[in-house]
Amino acid sequence: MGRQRIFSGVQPTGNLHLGNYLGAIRNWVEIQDQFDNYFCVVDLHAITVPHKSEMLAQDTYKTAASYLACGIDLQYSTIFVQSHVSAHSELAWLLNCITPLNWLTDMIQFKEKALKQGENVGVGLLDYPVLMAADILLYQADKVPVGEDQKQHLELTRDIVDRFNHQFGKGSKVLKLPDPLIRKEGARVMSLTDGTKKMSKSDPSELSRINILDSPEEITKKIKRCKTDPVKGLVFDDPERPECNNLLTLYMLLSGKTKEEVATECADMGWGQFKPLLTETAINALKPIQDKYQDVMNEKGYLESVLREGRQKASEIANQTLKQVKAALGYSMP
Ligand code: AQP
Repeated sequence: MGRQRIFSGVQPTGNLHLGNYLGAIRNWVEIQDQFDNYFCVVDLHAITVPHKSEMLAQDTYKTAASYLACGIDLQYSTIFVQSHVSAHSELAWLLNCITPLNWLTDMIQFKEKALKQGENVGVGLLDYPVLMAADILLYQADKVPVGEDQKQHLELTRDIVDRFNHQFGKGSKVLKLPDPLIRKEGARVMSLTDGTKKMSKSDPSELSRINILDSPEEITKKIKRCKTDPVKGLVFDDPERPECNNLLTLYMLLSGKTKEEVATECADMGWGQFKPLLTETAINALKPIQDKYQDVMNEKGYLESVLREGRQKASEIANQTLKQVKAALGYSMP
């Protein structure tokens, strides 16, 4: 039996932050040698919120370069761009037609983002989870490593699979049921300015997030200004101290220490001692990623060849699934 397949992606909607890295990409890197992996830059998702057309191509390249910089290895993994494989849009349309509207209006991410956009909210934002289902299902993925915020979308994907197979499978499973892969630690990295809100690219405050390409000066400034509390002694898992839990978790994940080690080390610390420690740890953890990123970006021809090859490999699998779905729906093909 071959290896199980993994699919996941990140939107090229700005700078990748520690939430994207610790919640998703780092986990891809850690398990990639056990799976057949497809990592996509999901640029069709990026236009579901207002976007700058002059930035889209550049942000797409930067995101792909970040995958390589974070340690995605082409020996195990394929990197490609969603809009380069037209089967994503086509399957999304076909799945739209079997997805009940109220499944989509119930999605938390839609409700939250729609609220921010008011009357201008586009149909694309509502439809985002169907496109995400198409992304995953085209590759017949077994596992989808994501952060906690994507759990509901994964459940919807599974509901779509059940509905499609039941209505059109004639006893066979045309689409594979994927499992989410959500790690406990880092699954929900919180904002530096509010420990009850997730760290997010769309937060208007740059101080709310550490981007993986931030300079040492920027990291120092953000940690110096981040929200803390007046309590002495730092502990995990105190619901009254969300910022404390978040910052300790960041330290744990970036230092590679265990939860017990960090709990013991920081039990008697005050913020004045902890903040410089976290700063130094974050700078050191991100340095090799930033160096590799520069190397990749300096060699544009290389990145283009990676994405061309990725498109070819991804298209082969995606087109095969699309063909099976269309046949199940009753389309004929000469
Ligand atoms: N704060 C987070 N903690 C853990 N994981 C996170 N992810 C995002 N934020 C966190 C995970 O990163 C992957 C890619 O995310 P994305 O860029 O496709 O989507 P996103 O959720 O829109 O990212 P943002 O930064 O949160 O953007 P906005 O501001 O638009 O909402 C996913 O696996 C996601 O779970």
